[in-house]
Amino acid sequence: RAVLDPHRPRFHFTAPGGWLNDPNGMTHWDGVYHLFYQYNPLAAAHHRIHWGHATSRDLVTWTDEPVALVPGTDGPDRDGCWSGVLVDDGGTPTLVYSGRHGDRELPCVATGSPDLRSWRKDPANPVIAAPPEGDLTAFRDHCVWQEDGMWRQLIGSGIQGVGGTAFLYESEDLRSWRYVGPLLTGDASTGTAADLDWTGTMWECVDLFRIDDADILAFSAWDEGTTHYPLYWTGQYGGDTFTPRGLHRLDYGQQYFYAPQTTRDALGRRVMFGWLQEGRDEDATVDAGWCGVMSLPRVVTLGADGLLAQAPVPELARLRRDAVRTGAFAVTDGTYVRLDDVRGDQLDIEVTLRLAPGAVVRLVVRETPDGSERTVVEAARAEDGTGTLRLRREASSLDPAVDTEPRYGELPLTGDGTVDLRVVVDHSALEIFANGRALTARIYPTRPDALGVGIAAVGAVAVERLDAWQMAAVFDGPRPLWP
Ligand code: DQQ
Repeated sequence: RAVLDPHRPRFHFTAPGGWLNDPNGMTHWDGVYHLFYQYNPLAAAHHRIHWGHATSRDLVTWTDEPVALVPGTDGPDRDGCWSGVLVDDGGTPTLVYSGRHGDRELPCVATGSPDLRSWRKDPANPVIAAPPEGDLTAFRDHCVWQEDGMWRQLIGSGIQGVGGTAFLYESEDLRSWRYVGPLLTGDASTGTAADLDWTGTMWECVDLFRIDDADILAFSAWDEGTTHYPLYWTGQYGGDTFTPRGLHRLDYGQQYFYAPQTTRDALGRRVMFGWLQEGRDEDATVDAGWCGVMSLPRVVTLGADGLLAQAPVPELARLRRDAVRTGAFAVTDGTYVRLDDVRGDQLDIEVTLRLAPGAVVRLVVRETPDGSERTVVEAARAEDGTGTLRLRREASSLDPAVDTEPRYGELPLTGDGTVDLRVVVDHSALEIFANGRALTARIYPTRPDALGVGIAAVGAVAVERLDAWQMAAVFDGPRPLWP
């Protein structure tokens, strides 16, 4: 049933069935990429979370591996094995995760066999008996690294009445931890969820990493009922503190690219995955029998503006089939050009555009012949030179129950108004990259003929080149829930 669901992506990773959320323990180990993930194999609902596991040699095709962590029948993780990481402890693969019991989450450790297929929980779990003193909103998710012969760890939290925070700990053996203090604390008193860069009352899935000479502290801003979006600070990590320079949105799709985690692979790249939540209601999700999509793996680099630039890993090009290439052409002001050679629900489209001041370009995907369903990716250049990337989903589905709210964010533009736009369509999963910025979302067209692609222009828009491909399916058969 789950395989026949027309909304199920075919080249994005999804769980064999049931529920998937955060990427966990992403590692490149002995030449193999390991992706673990928050998993409920029993139902498409967030309940008693396990760690699912899949491996890949190329970041494109994936093999399901045995479930890595199952909640205990008793002990500190009896209500779920929540998010965490994998570290190399002198050759021993070691997971650090949040064990959940009731509404309490505490750090736990498990060690793995050399092939990372079987895991043994440490009898001493939890390895930290209680959160630091204070009135905290939560205490979970882990970022662990080695520094000067010591292990360091960040745990996400929030201080009531103050804001989200990341607590810093130190250890010699990953088992006994000394509390150092908060690495950084946000200020929840300034701003609201509507600002889209409000840092929330809790920081989920903190991730500290360095690219070139910039330290990045990424986190998922959370607030009960209102806020779920990924942000990052640029700044300087040193000693026991992080000195922030700027705060930025990591993906304009908000909850559709949540709880991202990064790793450095053997090629020295910073590779990131995030979780694409569902935009349909709970009944439809439970009915479908599967939910949650892992983003395509992305390479994260530092752009010339000092901010993160994102793009799918180049390996993905292996799935490209049936190339369509157009030469340069201009789209006349006020017209719409249907690209008849490019149609489908598994597409990779790259287009280089040039926008005059005041111009707007709309790339339409998943359009029915009568236009009753259509999803619009829009790049706009204002007269003052500022750019906006926008996703319009109001006509993306005739199903009134799915989320069709727009998404938007700043599009950096140089003086000539060039926009390098890439749109990857995989059934309900949509990943958009424009001049390094990312916007991820879900769409649920109801009609099987919602396959059309076209370009519309307002003002002077030149297409310098357009390349499009059909994308081959990676997942197209039934998979066992418990491999
Ligand atoms: N998901 C996990 C938590 C994390 C949240 C639970 C983020 O560990 O804080 O499945 O989506």
